[in-house]
Amino acid sequence: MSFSIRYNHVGYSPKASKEFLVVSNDSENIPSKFELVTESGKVVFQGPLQQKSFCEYSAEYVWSGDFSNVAELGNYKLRVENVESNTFAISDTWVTKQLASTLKSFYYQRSGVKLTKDRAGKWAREAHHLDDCIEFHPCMEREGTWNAHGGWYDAGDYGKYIVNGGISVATLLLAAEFSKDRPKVIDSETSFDNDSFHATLLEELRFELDFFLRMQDHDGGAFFKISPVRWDPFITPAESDANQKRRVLGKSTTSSLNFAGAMAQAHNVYKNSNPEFAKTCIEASIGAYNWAKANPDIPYPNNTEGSGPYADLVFKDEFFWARAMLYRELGATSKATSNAANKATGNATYSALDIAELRKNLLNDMQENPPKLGLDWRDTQNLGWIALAMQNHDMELQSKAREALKATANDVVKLCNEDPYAIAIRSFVWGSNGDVANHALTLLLVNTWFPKAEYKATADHLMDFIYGKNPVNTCFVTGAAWSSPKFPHHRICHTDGIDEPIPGLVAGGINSDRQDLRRNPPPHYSSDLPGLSYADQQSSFASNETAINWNAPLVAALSLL
Ligand code: 9MR
Repeated sequence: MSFSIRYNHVGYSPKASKEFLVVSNDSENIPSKFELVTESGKVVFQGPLQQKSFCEYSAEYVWSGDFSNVAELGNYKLRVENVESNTFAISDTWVTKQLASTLKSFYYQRSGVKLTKDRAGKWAREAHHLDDCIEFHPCMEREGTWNAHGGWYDAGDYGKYIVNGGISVATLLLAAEFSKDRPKVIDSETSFDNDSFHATLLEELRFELDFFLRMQDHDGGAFFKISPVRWDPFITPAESDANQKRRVLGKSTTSSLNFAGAMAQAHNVYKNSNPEFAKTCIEASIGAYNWAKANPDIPYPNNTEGSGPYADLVFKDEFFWARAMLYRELGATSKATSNAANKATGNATYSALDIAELRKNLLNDMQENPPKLGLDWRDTQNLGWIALAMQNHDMELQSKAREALKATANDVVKLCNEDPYAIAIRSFVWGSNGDVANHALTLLLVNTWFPKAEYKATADHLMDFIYGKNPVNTCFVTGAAWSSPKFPHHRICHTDGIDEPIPGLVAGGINSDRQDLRRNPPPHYSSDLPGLSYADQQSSFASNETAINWNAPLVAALSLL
């Protein structure tokens, strides 16, 4: 008989639902009991193991145990006969600490600016990729240069993208909306760079939003991306800068609508603390939306020699997102007021926004874009639903949107209950951890309108999956636990001369498509099973890269927890 224990390697909150699994290739002879012991081996709790279903994707028989009744803070191990887990904590600060770390990962993704020793510690670095005077890619047939300074690197590459930046900004803006009225999250061992989570988040968001504003063309459309012309090898930012030029690519309907949606939401978040900046954001949003209306089918720039394509040719969900966010911000004002807002831009191409028409279109958008289990860079409609659910001037649409999202949350719960690892995904794709975090975010958002213990407990279990309770027995966030990724597919981590990777980065995770097997040499996956398709190797871009759109829902979910 041989079996292993699967659990959250970092910890469980005192009030959380505390589950773990015992897995084996053998269906017989699994002990019927487990013990929770202190580090010194004292038994503090005993409970039964319940048989769950066979897990197809990892070819394991699965049992589960529950110690939710134990709430006393401390370090513990799980013991099943003579097999013990490593030490983990019951801790009322682990969520806050991971929140601080994951939010900080965005600071480490900043391009074009120096990262200072006091904030970045041993990961401090000089400013590279200034991008303040760069030419357009030849495919754009455009003379001149552009200032595209700032913004976050997307992932393990040095590209900066509006599609994907948009969903990441929108997700973090949600976290900002939900944290603004809450007491400061401060803990003596937790270091947010500013005096609270909310203030640190707003500062980080502002860094990307300023970059977004630079990415808007004079006609309102938003450029798609800034990227090198060829993929950078694994070199430092300085070497990349010296090696080749970076170029502006775009504009597309998706990039302009990502921009419009994100900027309208930024108006909401900044309107009280910084009305002037908020006004800039809403005007920029209207300009981009009008550009997309006039250019409703411009594809992504198909030049992927040096960057990812973010290939999406379905625009209706992005239209829904942008329209719903604009409706949320402007719907309460009369048409005359919004016309005045449009004129204030001083740009004749920013034609008026007709609120009645916006609402009419939204009714159609709602029909055509049912909610998905979570947010996604390709399918962005949930941001439309969330915007409608969060606005307060059109109660009919608010109620429809909240009900639709509630039905989606119920679907997430049902799928999680049916799965041995308590996750809602049914195939492991590129960035599966982003999906897991996004499903948790759906539950936690709906929980704010329709509080239900099951939403919170299921979200706890989804976090457990990311932090270690998964078929590959890995805590997927760098620096968080003994099993965290050591070799993420991340150019800076690989070349900065520091052994530990930058902390707080979530790996894409299990991906049964294994697109990186085409590489030479390919990464080594330990098994052919779909649920074991993860390799902690620098070469595994399909399973071990990190990206801002996976980190953002982790920040948002942790902040709501
Ligand atoms: O997250 C993206 C995934 O959904 C796509 O299947 C994949 C291939 O197009 O690209 C992923 O995004 C990558 C982007 O193209 C470039 N920067 C790194 C991103 C994460 O791997």
